[in-house]
Order: sequence, then C-alpha cells, then structure tokens
Amino acid sequence: MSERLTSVDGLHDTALRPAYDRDAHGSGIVHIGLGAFHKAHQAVYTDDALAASGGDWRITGVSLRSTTPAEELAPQDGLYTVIERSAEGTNARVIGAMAAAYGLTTDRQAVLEALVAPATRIVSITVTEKGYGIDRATGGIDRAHPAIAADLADPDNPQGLAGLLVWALGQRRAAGVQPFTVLSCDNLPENGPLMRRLLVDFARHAAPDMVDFIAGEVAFPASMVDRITPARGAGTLSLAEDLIGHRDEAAIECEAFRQWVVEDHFPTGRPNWEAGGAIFVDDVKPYEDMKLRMLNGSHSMLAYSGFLAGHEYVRDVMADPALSTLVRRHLVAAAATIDPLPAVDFAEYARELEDRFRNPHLGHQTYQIAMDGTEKMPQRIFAPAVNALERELPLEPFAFATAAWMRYTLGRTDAGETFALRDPREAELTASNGAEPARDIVTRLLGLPGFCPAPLRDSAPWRQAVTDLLDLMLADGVQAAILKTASRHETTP
Ligand code: CS2
Repeated sequence: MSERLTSVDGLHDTALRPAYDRDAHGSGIVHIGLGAFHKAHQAVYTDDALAASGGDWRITGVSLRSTTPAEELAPQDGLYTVIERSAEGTNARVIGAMAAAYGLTTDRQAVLEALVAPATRIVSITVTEKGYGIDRATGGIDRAHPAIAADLADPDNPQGLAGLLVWALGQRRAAGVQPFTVLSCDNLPENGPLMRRLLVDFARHAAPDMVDFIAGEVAFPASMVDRITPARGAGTLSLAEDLIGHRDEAAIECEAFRQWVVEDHFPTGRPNWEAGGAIFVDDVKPYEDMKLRMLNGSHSMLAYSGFLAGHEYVRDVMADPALSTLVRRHLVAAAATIDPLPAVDFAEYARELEDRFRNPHLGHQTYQIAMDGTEKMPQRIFAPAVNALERELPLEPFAFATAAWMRYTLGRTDAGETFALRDPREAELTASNGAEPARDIVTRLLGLPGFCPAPLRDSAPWRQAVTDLLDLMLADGVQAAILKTASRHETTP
C-alpha cells in the first residue's frame, strides 16, 4: 500500500497539482458544509484563482455536525484529489485551496476564531436545502427546525448555520471588524436574498440590535452552482491511489463539467474566480431558474420514477427508452417556463444535460437524488408548474414528477420491498395507513403546511392530473405507468 497523501511530493506525473506555493497564501474564506460538493466546486475554482492571481484566499472548511470530513482532510494537510470523469477520460487533480478542516463539535474554538478573524472576508455555504431552517411559507426561520430552536434558546452558544453567522457578525461588529460577505452555494431559489431574510429574521428573535446591521451592511450575493458530484463509491479511494500514487482518504469523484454564475457583490473582495471559469452577472435569477428547473427538476423526476422502476444509477435511467423520453419531455416543459436568457440556448442546454446524465463513468444513485424531497420539490417542480398553469402550458410533466414523488413517499416498491425515505418531514409523509386511494394521498401531501403553493394546490386541473397519474402508478405499477405515459407523449404531436 502506498503512503498517505500529505504533500505534493512524489505524486504521479499525470496528476495535476496546485500551481502555487500553498504556504504563501493565508485564509480568507470560511466554508460551512465541507461535503463532496464543496470540494468538487468552490474549492476547485479557488484553487484556480490562487494559481492565476494569488491572494490570501485559502479556505477554512467547517462541518457543522459530522466530524468525518475534517478527520479525512486534517491528516493530509487539507490536500485531496478530485477525480474528474467524462467520456473523454479520467483525470486526477490534487487541490491545495483548503488551509484547515474542522468539525464544529470537535474544533469549536478554532471555528469561532476563524469566523471572527478580520482576515475572513467571505463565509460560503453548502449545507443542503434542509440545513438552513427556512419556513418556506414566510421566508423567515422555521422555529421547529432543531438547530434554529436550539440557537434561539441559547444564542451565545450557537450550533446551527443562522445562529453561528448572527453570533459571528455580532462579535465582528462589536470589535469594529468589517462584516464578511455571506455566499450561499446551495440549490435554493434566490439563495442570496433568502439567506438575508433568514439571518434578519433569526436576529429579530435572538439579537434585535443586529437586525438593521444585517439588513443594511452585510452582502448576500446570490449564486447558481453546478457540478454533478455523486457520493463516494466503493472504488473511489483505490482509483485515487492508482491515479496519484498516494493513499487519499478524502478523494472524491465528479463529472468534468462545472459552472458557477455569481452575483458580483463582494464589498470585502473576492478571489479571482473568473480564472476557473466563474461568470459574474448582475442578476443570477434566470440562470438559477434554468438550472433548478431543468437540471434539478428532471433529476428529481428521474430519481423518483427511476428508483421505483428498479434503476440504481442515473445512467441506467437514461438507458431506459421510456424514461429517457420522459426526461426529454420534462426538459422541454421546464424550459418553456423560464424567461429567455440571451446568452443561452435552452435546447442546447437540454441536450448537454442529457449527455451529462448519460455519463457512463459516474455512479450517481437515484436514491441519493431522491433524498429530502420535501425540500426539493417546491423550487424544482412546483415553481415551474405554477408558471405552466399561469401560461396555459402543459402541466403533465410536472404532474408526473409529483405523482412519482408521492408514490415514492409510500416507502415501498411495487414488489413490496421497503426503503427509508430520508426526508426531514418523514414523520408527516408516512402518516398514511398504506391503503389510501390516490385522491386522498394527493390531498394529504399537497396540503402539507408551507409546501405546495396555493395556486397549484387549489387548481382542479393540477390535482386531477396528479391524481390520475398516481392512480395509474398504484393500479398498474410504476413501470407500466412510465411506459404508458411515454408512449402517449410520443404519439402526441
Ligand atoms: C441533485 C443535485 O442530489 C440532487 O438533488 O439534483 O445534487 C445535482 O447533482 C447538482 O445540483 C448538480 O449541480
């Protein structure tokens, strides 16, 4: 067995490595949510920026709950391998942007110090949709969210995202240190304004003297992030070892494609992320709609229907002719709900997405994407469905995705195998006795508080479309429902 990765010495010649002296660059970013996605995305852009333009912009990575990412990275001096996999080949790149890796529960003092350090000018975030604690109905905090509730009760000892950031901004203000810029990199609609509302509302309850300061003095740029990054597979670490010549416990795999569209509002400065291909714009919303509705929307649709049809990976779904027809149909329907973007051809974007989903080298599990459905459906499926309803565009693609999600929430396949839902609202989803008719399931799930927007929930054609499809899935099985829906679509001009 080879030695563990602790420096770039002795890497295989073919492995890419940091093109800068790591020790010559201090930290300027605290990143919260040290998962595979951050390692595959923002950290790679930062690595490019450091190589191209330098600066004290290395990253202090923090996990709020798990200690595993820090345990993997710390013994490697923050180094890890990104294995990029596409039809063109596989290449390995060792990333040097991570200056330190902490778990909040084990390295609490170091995390708090990094958050208040004057050198920290940006706090970036990838905690997944459910990590924020947003009440979707009001846009403010969800007081039932465990971390929000704990931090409201003890704001001087914060554990969660909102509590930590409001606490740190308060400490900085008291010490006369400029606030950091808060950069959300999660797949949430208008993630910058959403982040601002969340912190302002948290402060309203926990630190009222901070409300105006957060609302007026802190920058919350929005961003659209994209790179398909499956959870680590059984072969990832041995592949990394083959490619770089060292053992790397922190290696990850992802596709070669990456995209980052960011609102250019960084009063405290930022790395030259353009060097990695990031695009800076005034308004991220149209890009975000495109990505959330086309990529993530079709992902969710194919995850629920594909998983129930017995497909483990996204690439298997794409090899199923009926499902790939439904993916294409969904992409077209989603594109029709988005305001035009002069620089982008949605048909071309859709074709690229299909190719990316077909990537034979990525083991992206449908079960992974199916997770946290109640957090994903609103922006991915319901938001475009509301526009489709308003504009009298086809509703069925969105109704199909919704029916597939509803069928999935029953927690069993047609063959009777059970599976865990893995959704923060699991208790509400499993309230059924198992023999409910489709109409009642639709009423119950569309009626979840703060979940489905009223115009959709109250639309008779929408409810009918979802009910008919769910009924078909329950009566004939998911496989047959997919075949029927796809063949109906193919014969419709
Ligand atoms: C996926 C995303 O798991 C999911 O819900 O849809 O993680 C998707 O792979 C990324 O957003 C791609 O950028």
